[in-house]
Amino acid sequence: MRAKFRSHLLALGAALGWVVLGTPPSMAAQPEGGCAPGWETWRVQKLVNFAQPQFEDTIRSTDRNDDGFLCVKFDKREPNVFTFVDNNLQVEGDS
Ligand SMILES: [Ca+2]
Repeated sequence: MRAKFRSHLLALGAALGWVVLGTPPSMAAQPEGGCAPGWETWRVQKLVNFAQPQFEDTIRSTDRNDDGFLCVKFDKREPNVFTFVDNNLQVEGDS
């Protein structure tokens, strides 16, 4: 009984940590630019958490429009290998 209660507390702590990491108050709510077809829009913080620590500075400096988002593309054969660029594609409707 006591062990079960403790695991619920741990789960709650993890959930609160996720919320804090997922929505920093200084970040824009929406990306300012789009990504090319085949690329995914990721929050900078999400990519920093996902990548190895030595890539953090490079990832943060790639966010040139400072909106907190990047475009990410994963290698089809190596799921841990990815490329990232700033989300600077202008979205202007169909053309
Ligand atoms: Ca950006």
